[in-house]
Amino acid sequence: MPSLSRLPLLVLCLALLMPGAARAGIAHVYHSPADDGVAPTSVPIEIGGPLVTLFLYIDAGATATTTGTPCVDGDGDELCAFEFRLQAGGDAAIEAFVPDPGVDVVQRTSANDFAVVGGDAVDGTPGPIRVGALDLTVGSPAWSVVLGSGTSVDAGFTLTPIDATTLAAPEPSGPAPGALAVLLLLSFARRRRRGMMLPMLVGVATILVGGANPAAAQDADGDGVPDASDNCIHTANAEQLDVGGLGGFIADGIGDACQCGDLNDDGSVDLLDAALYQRGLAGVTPTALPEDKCSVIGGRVDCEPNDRQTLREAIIGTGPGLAQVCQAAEVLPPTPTRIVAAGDSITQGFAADCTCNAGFLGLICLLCPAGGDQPEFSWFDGSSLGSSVYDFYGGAASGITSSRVSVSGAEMTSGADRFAIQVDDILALTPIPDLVVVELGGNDVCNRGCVDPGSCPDPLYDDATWTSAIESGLDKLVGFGHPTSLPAGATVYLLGVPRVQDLYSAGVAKQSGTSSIDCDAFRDDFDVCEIATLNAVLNGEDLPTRLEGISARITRYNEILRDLALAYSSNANGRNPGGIEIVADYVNETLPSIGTTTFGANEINGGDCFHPSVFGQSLLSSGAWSSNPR
Ligand SMILES: [Ca+2]
Ligand SMILES: [Ca+2]
Ligand SMILES: [Ca+2]
Ligand SMILES: [Ca+2]
Repeated sequence: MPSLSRLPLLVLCLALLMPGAARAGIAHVYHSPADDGVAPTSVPIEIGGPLVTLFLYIDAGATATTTGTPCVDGDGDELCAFEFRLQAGGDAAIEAFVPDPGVDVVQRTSANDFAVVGGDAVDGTPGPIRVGALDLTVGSPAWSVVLGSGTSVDAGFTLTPIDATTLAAPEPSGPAPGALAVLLLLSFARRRRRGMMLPMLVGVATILVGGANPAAAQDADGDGVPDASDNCIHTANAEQLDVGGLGGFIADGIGDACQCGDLNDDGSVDLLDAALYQRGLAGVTPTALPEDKCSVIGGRVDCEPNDRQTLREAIIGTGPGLAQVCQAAEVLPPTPTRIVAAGDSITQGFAADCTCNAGFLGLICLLCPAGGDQPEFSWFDGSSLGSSVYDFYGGAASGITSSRVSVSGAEMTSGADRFAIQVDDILALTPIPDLVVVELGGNDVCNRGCVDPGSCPDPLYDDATWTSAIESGLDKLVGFGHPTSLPAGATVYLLGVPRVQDLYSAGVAKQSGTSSIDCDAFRDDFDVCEIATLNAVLNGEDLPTRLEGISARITRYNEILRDLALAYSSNANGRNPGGIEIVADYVNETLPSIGTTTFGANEINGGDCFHPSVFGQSLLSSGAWSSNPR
C-alpha cells in the first residue's frame, strides 16, 4: 500500500473538499440508514449487531435536464443505467437482497459479494433511486461493506465510473472516521490509476461447434486473414482491431467487428450497450438495434428482450454469459426446406377453441373436447391460427413443407407413441426433414400418480429415465447406432416441458365469474391431469406438495434437455460426429422459454381447462419462434 505522502496532491485536495459527499452529476452509491434516500454526511457507521440491513441508494443529483434529452444528450443529473459491485469483508456475510419493487434490476448475490445492474435508459431518473435492501449477518465487530467497482450512464449518455467507497462499517471498534477517510483516499487513488480497466467478471462463453473443419488456408470472409487466425471469421476486418470485450477495454480475442453485444461499436460490451438495448426495445432513439451484433443468446429472432436480459446478467457475472451467435460472428444456417413436429395433444391443437363446459351451453360445448384434435389451431402449423411457426416462415408461399408426427397422449418416455417412436416416423418421411421441432413432456407428468416414489407405484420419472428417453430419440436422429439419420446440416430443436404446475390455478381463474365454465368439476369427472389439478390428497400427497414436486421435476427435465442439446451439438458425448445441430430453448428459470412460459386463464381453453386455448397456441408459437435456431 503506498504511503500517504506519495498520493497525488490533487486527490488529497479533492477528498478534503468533499469528504464522502456525492459530486453533482456523478453517481454515488450509499447506505441510507433511515431508508429515506438521504445520504449520510460521513461514512455511515452501523451499530454492531448480529443483523444489519443496508438500504442501498444511488444518486447523481436532483437537477433535471433543461437542454437536450435525458439518456441521449441531456445536461441534468438523470441516471440512465447503473451497475455496481459490493464486497462484504471480515465477519459479514450477505444473506439476501430484496430489490425495491419500483426498480427493474438484475442482481447476483453470494456470501461475500453482491452485484446489481439496473436503471431507466428511456427517461432517466433524477434524485435518489432506492435500489433495495441488503441483509447481512455479522459475526464479530470486524466487518465492512465496500463498493468495489461500478459504472453509470449519465443524462448525456456517457459511461462514468462510480467511485469506490466504504458503505458501512461497525461501531465502535471499526476504524475511526479519520482512518476510513485515508482508506477511501487510497482506494480512490488506486481506482483512478486503473482508469477503465474494470475487472472482468466472467469469461466470454465459448462457442462449441460440432464437426470442426479446420483449414488453415481458408479465408471465409476474404479479408486476407486466414480463418485459423482471424478474430472475426465471417466479417471482413483486415485490421483485426480488438480493443475490448465484456466489461471494458481489455482485448478478449474477439475482433471489434464481430463483438456480439457491442451495440455502439466501441469494442466494449458494457452498461452503455445495455442502456441502448432498453431504448431500442422501447422504440425510442435509436429505434433500430444493430441486428448484426445484438444477439448474445441463440435464436432465430435477434434483438429481443432475452438478449437484453442476458447482456445485463453478463455485465454482473451471472446467467449463461454472452455467446458469439450474432450475425457478425457466424453465418446464419439456411432456412429449412422441410419442417416436422414431434409432440402430443398440445401440438395437435386439442380442444383449442373450446370455450365452455357447464350449464345449458355446456351441453353443446361438451362436444368440443370430445372432438379432440384441432390441428388447424396447432402452434406449429395450424392453418387457422394465423401465427403458427409455419406462418412465421411464410407458410406455403415460402416453399417450405410442414408436417406433424405428433400424437395426442404421447409421452417423451414411454408408450407406443413415445419420442423414439415418433422419430421413426420422421426418418420414414421422404425427403427426410432438415428441421425437427420437439414439444413433449406434459403427459410424462400428467400420467403419473405421485411425486415421492414412496407414495405410489408410478411416481414422476427420475432423471435417468427422462435422459434415456431423449437419448433414444436423438441417437436415431443423428444416426448413432442407427442406419438412417437426419441429413447433414439438419437441426433438432427441443422445446421445454410446459409448466403443468400452473394448470390448477389457471383453471380456478378460468371458471371465476363464468357460469358456463366449471374447471374443477370437469377435471375431477374426467381425471384431467389429476396429479396437477385435483385439489385433494392423492396417494398421500396434498396438492401443494404435488405442485412443488412437479415444478422441481419439470425444471430438471428442462435442464436435462438443455444439457443434452449441448452434449450432442458439441459431440462431447461422442454420438454425433456428423454435426447434426441440437438446440434447446430452455436456458434457466429466469429467461423466457416454453418451459418458463406461465399459463393463466387466457392460455387454457374453456372446455377441458387443460390444453392451450387458441391464444395459448399463439403464445407457444411466438415463444418457439423467438428462440428458433433457423
Ligand atoms: Ca478472414
Ligand atoms: Ca475477418
Ligand atoms: Ca474484443
Ligand atoms: Ca459497446
